[in-house]
Amino acid sequence: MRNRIRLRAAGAAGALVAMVVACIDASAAWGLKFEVWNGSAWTSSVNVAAGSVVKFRFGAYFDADSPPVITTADGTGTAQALTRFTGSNRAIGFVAGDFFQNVVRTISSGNPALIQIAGNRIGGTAVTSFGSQLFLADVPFETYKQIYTGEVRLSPDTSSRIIEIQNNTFGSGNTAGLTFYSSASLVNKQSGAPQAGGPGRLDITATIQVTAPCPSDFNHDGLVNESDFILFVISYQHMLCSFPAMPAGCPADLNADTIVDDVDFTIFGHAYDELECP
Ligand SMILES: [Ca+2]
Ligand SMILES: [Ca+2]
Repeated sequence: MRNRIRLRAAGAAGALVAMVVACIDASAAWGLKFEVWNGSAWTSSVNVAAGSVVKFRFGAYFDADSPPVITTADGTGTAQALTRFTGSNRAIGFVAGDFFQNVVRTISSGNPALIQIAGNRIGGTAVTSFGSQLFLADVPFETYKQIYTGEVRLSPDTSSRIIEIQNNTFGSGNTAGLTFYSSASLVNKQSGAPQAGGPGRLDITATIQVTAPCPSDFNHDGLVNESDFILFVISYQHMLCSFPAMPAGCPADLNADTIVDDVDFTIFGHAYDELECP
């Protein structure tokens, strides 16, 4: 059974890698990038249980192989690094009780409006909603710049749903949504907006898949596999939910009788055979 599970897990991982590669291939040539933390890496989507807190980050990128073309007073060149983002972002798919929290600017300067939270939105629509990085000397080549980080706190609502974090407003009035330092500037200090005739903007959004309850998925990765089995065994050895070293909430007590015993193992075993959460 273990080998079968390993093969199935490897197949799922292979499909995921192919999907991620396809997303990266489609990311030419510049734009905004939203990512979520899956516990070990930044990625474009996560699968979590209701009530979870999901970390996310927001930044801007350009493809070094086809960077945006920019004209400044020094001439026409290509992007070297992000100068400034102006605009706001949002989440689509929030239900009552879902909200943003702990949004922190990580780029070197900006206006407080950039990280103001209002319902499902972050940032304002005026030109004051911006984040910048300032250089006083030569600009290092930097194809990605993180602008802020934050968290989505999910309501306990257990209905399956998808939340997408994406851009809301890009630029304000005559102010461009993104500007970059240009390679045409003698001291690499001038910046400009990408030209319309150059490579196009393509934002990369992030999705949070909220799944139906799956009590045996102790590490909330959408699968019931050996990782969960290891967590179950630890709780099984402790046995009593009141034992000080028992994980908070005693999640391995699947029939809620305050001990982790063979009855719970039988329940876990059925979920383990199914591998995937419903
Ligand atoms: Ca799991
Ligand atoms: Ca039990």
